[in-house]
Amino acid sequence: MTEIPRDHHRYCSLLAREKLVAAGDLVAGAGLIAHGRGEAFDYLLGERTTAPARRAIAAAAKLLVNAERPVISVNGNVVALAAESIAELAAAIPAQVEVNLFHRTPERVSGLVDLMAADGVVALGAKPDFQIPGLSSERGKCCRAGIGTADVVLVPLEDGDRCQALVDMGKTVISIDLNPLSRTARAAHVTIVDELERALPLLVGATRSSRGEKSTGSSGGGKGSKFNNKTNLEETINIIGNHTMKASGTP
Ligand code: PTJ
Repeated sequence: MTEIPRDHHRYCSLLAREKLVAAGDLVAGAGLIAHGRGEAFDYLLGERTTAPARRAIAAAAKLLVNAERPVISVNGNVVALAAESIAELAAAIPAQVEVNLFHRTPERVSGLVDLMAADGVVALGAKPDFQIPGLSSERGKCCRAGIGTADVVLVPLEDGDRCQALVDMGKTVISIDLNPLSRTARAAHVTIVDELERALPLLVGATRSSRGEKSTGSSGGGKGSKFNNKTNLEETINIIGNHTMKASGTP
């Protein structure tokens, strides 16, 4: 991994790129492109966690701790960037972790399961025995004990088709996606529009706080909740507009 000087003003951003590259084939080629898209939206958001993102994090935490069978779905980008935070979140909820890939190969799944094991997580995914309805064979493979029978699924950096397919299965879906216009962002019940590595520690903290409130019932983004994903995304898009105007010097 190329050493990035700590005082570089884009240290975090450059380090993230290095982590993705260092993961080699465990990150899909398309994953590097997806990361670049995320970086562009992060720029437009001002590279900070916005107020709507914080509300989404609070709603997501409540849903996760009140779930009966919560599952965190991880892909190549997520493991390469944030395996340790995923392990902390899985312990805090507690939740199962499943490696579930868009560009699935047995080698990538087992390599990513091994990386999660290095952080103490026994991740599902290596022996898929369930098919998500409506998705072509490889993309729809998952584990019955994980995503197959989950009631709440956290899908960071997810493809739009798969997010919609999980919603269509009746699951409550939480996404983390820097693009507030993506199909994933719009299909999920709760979308955290924030950078993965920034959002996860906040979600871990919110999850720990929400555990004490578990018995008071869910007020996340599911049925009957006060959280409104559409309104939250609209507010985020306005933040991008305002930030861009300000940066361009437009009065
Ligand atoms: O490892 P695989 O085979 O499962 O493939 C993973 C990718 C990411 C390639 C796959 O899921 C994919 O194609 O995803 P999309 O459809 O490109 O969607 C990824 C979304 O994540 C995009 O909307 C990006 O803006 C967003 N994104 C990228 N990097 C980050 C991010 N959001 C938050 N934090 C990031 N670091």
